[in-house]
Amino acid sequence: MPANLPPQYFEAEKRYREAKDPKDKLKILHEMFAIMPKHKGTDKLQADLKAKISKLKKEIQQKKKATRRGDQYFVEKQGAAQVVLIGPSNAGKSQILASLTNATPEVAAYPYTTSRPLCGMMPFENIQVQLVDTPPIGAEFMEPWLAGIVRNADLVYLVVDLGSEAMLQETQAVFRKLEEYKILLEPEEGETNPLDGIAHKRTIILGNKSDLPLFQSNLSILKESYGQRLPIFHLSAKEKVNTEELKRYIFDSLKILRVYTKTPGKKADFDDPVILKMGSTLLEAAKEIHKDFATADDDRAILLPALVETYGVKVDQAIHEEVLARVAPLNIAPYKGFIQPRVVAVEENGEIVDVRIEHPEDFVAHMLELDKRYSFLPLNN
Ligand SMILES: Nc1nc2c(ncn2[C@@H]2O[C@H](COP(=O)(O)OP(=O)(O)OP(=O)(O)O)[C@@H](O)[C@H]2O)c(=O)[nH]1
Ligand SMILES: [Mg+2]
Repeated sequence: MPANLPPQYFEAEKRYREAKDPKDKLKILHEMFAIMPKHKGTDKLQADLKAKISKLKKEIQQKKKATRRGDQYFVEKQGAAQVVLIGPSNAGKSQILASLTNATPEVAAYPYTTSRPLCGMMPFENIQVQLVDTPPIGAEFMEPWLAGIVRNADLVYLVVDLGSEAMLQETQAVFRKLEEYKILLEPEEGETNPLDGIAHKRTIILGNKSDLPLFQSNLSILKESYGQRLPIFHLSAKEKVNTEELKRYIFDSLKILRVYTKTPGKKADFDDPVILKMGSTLLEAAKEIHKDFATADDDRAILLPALVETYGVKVDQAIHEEVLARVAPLNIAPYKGFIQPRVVAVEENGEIVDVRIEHPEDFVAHMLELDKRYSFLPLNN
């Protein structure tokens, strides 16, 4: 079915493309949505517009999120995790934010372009990761409030300029400067020591500008100097080399789990996963999903996750061995224990002469069969 859009729609669309201010853009998108005839032929377009509207709304909120308190900046966390981009001036931090998100930071060849934090949301599959672009860190200067932002982030990406002749010195300066602020860039996150206040931030080095001539030699130097301590990933944010790979790399580096929830009787929700740290327990997942679990004074609220956690997730090795030993003579996979053997009568001339034990192969078909045959049984006997 054709969309049959009226001319006012195209006129609004043109204004949308030309608008610079996100708030103006949002207003025009609402206008376009109102103008658009609502029928099957515009279903997809309507969905696209809605997606654009919600994305823009988020972005506008995002901008508000980097708030100033006195001479401090603080970036409220959003999305699955917050990743902070730090590094020397001109390394391409802002360019990386621009390449990976919809944010529009100022990118320029002169140093000290960025003077306040700016964030953008990087979509990856069904989640959003918040990236925070920050002002430069140099041997002579670092904004003092940047230390707070680095401490608060979930993960640090240190961006270095692989095209720069001073790459190594610039990189060393960042480590040193942060040390002055009691922040150590390390392969693993550690607790901040309450006695000395030293923070251990998990860090990955991003070698940018892989399109420039010094790339290979600088990358070797970088690997030699830091490769033993920290992971190194390289890209050209400007030429978009390795940028898609970087998105997956960032996702993997976050070490998060996506948990999909399912309401009884409905399909699982694959659009909006609950995000947990790798290694989280089922009870933690339950707490994330429902506040009742977090404030459970009722035993039932924690009973179910605790049960699954104990019996469904952790495997008792001795019992496991026994199960394997018991099913071995049957010559079937152990999980088929969930399948009830089927007792089938063998008849001869209308008489039962034997019984045969079958192990149905198809788990789903078997469950449906049980449901059909036994669902009349009462829930409580
Ligand atoms: N050749 C090349 N140039 C790049 C690349 N990424 C960024 N640049 C250029 O490097 C310069 C600095 O980029 P920015 O993103 O502004 O650098 P920054 O790290 O944010 O700098 P500050 O805001 O001063 O800290 C700009 O001229 C960019 O166009 C790249 O991958 N390759
Ligand atoms: Mg910048």
